Amino acid sequence: MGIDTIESKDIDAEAVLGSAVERREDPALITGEAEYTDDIQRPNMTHMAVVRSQYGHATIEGVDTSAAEELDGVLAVYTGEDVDVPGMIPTGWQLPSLKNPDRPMLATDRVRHVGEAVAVVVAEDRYTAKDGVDLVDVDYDRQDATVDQSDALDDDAPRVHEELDDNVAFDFELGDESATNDAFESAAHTAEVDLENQRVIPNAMEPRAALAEYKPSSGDLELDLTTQNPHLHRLLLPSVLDVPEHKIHVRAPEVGGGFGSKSPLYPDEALASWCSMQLGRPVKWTATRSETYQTDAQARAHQTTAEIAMDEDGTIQAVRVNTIANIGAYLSIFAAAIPTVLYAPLLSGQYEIPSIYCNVVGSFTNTVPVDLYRGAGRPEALYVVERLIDLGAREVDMDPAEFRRHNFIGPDEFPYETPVAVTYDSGDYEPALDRALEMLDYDDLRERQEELRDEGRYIGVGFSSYIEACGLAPSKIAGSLGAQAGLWENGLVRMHPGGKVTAFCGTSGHGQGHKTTYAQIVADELGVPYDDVEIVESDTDEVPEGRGTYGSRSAAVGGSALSTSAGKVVEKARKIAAHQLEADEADIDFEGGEFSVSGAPERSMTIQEVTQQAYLAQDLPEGMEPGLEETAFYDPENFVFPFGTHAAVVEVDPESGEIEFENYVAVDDVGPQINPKIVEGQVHGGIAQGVGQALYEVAEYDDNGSLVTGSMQDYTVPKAEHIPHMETDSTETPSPHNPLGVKGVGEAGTIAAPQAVVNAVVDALEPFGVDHIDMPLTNESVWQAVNESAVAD
Ligand code: MCN
Repeated sequence: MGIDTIESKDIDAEAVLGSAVERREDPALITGEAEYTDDIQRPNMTHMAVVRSQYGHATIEGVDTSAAEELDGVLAVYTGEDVDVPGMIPTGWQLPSLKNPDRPMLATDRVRHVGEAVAVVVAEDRYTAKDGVDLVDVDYDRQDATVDQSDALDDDAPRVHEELDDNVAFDFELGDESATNDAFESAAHTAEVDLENQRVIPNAMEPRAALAEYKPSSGDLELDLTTQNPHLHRLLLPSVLDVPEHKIHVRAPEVGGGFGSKSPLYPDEALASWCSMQLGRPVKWTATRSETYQTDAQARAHQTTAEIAMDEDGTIQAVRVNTIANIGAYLSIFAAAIPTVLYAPLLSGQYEIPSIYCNVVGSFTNTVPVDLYRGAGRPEALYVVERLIDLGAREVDMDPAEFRRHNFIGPDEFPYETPVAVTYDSGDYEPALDRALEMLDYDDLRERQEELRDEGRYIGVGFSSYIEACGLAPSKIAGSLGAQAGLWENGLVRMHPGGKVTAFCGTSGHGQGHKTTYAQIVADELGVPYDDVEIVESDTDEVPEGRGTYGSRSAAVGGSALSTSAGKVVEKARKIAAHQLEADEADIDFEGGEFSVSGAPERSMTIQEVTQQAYLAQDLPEGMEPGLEETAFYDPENFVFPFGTHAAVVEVDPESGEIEFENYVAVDDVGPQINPKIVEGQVHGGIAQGVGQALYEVAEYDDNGSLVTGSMQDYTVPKAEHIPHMETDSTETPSPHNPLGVKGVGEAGTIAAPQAVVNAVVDALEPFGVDHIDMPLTNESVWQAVNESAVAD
């Protein structure tokens, strides 16, 4: 389904919400006017480069900085010994069994992953800083490393943190183990799979960068950052740097993509800030692409045994999941949440499953720390669920689409409480499946599959009926699950005396089109022209508070904060209008930006006229303050649970293992769409990343903890030609608990796509008895699966 974009001047004011208005962000991005962190110059600016470990595990016997210090243009070289502030990068999540070893911003006695910072060089220009790095001589004593998440749990595995008894970061469980075991005992059918959700590396276009300026006279620290959440940085940095929160000013200029990996606070940003505090001069750091590979948080890295139990007629009775999750060398900020509370609660998928049990052990390894990457925990869960569903269907000899339908949670069962601690807000799963089947021409497709098999050609169709939990997060629930900060969102709507509007939100868009969609929300609520609304984000000085952008939270939580603030503006304006029109407040109607007296529409004032009066302040209701601006801290009642059905159609050549896409259909339900074009773009981008994981991407380490896929030459980021043609459509099931009814879309495609692709390939190879292949499905792994399978013909 193609959606035509409309120019803002053509928007019907009544239909601003839900219009495919063109993104107002794009002209600056396309013309090069947009300013990124690395574009910013400050007078007297210096440059920082980082000495990083080339070893996965080593003790540091000494660091000789003398040659670097002598280099012309080098201003300072610092090692961990010089750090005079706490300097420990915090984690943001607690779990009952969690071990949280210190993560220094500069290593002192030991490095635990390749790329870990050991020293920094600050110089007058970036080339000298890099030359200085080459002159720093670190005397390492190489240690045995542990890399694989399961091997790390062996008693004799090299210890990542010598002060801990083992490499277990946490041991988490959810669900009813004994009821689940009982269900398996009595099940008519069971199926099991061992699968790996491989480690991947986010690849934002813009590498991370920081420009820090500490002003010794005032004690202010100004920080331009490639971040998804400036306020979270302001919240965390005081404990690292010993600078009070109100003296930290964080701004995210244009950010060239993040995909979750620009959420954490990393050592590098803290280091640039600390160096500026030492030198009293601005310090800029911009990662090279190799540094992003070695330092940006990596993701997934799960090893799982999953089982499904069914009764005689194919009704699911239970699911049992045991996962080992690789955490990397340290606990990055969301690391403890991702494989636990963002993973296990999604294991019910779209299905009514009486019993579920899940155990997750997190293991420390000598690898780059793991954190958010598009979907974070939910792609891993849905991969497990949807692979199990296909295996279950095969086991009971049912068509996979019908097996799904047979086990769906019914539309009347919402809100639906799962056995894994979440309550789905709303859902209606069959229409999305039906629409996908229609788009596929499913019956014909199956017939064609049979015919082609007779000709020695193998096409397959793979479904993914996914669920997603986003809109992070209700603070109470998140807190009970371990969050160390409230996850509400802040919105402020200011009517200016001239009738224009500036709205501020604590989220921080970095490609999602917030300035467009938020303006649509505010214009709709206030009844003002869309072009009269300006949106401000990503600046802790301008936006009082905020929690940033990740977990597809901005529409549901940020949008709701803005909608609530705008609603408060209307309520104050209504009081003023009532006063001025000499009518009772209850008799004032508001529509299309106009207040009028019920039954006497000629007695009316526009919201702009009311605003003028609010600032003129000569005739306001008794006791009312002048001005017209309102703020809201919106804390959602629950997560939102978007869903949909995606399906991939592929042809597989069993002789070569090559996979070719024939089709990809996606039917998503994200509630009402604020801007269908932006929603479509988000779905497309998400699917591209999901396909990337299914077919191409994998981060490989050798046994010493060296990152083998440390550059784009070795790590396959899919190109446009690798991405299938996509047909998208949607159904609309509003969330009952936010004012807009919206659910998030930013991660949906990435959560849905991998298993649609894997299920399609496995379906194509059914005649060969192939029932599972681990991602990425390379030509070689597909060819091997065909050749190793027992029933190869
Ligand atoms: N939207 C809408 N109608 C809805 C839901 C959303 O029009 N029913 C719009 C929103 O208003 C917003 C966009 O769609 O403009 C995405 O909204 P949402 O789902 O709330 O997600 P966030 O804005 O919070 O973005 C975060 C999400 C995540 S978690 C990752 S990862 C991701 C993603 O967004 N990273 C991205 N999309 C990305 N897109 C780009 N270009 N770059 C990234 O780094």
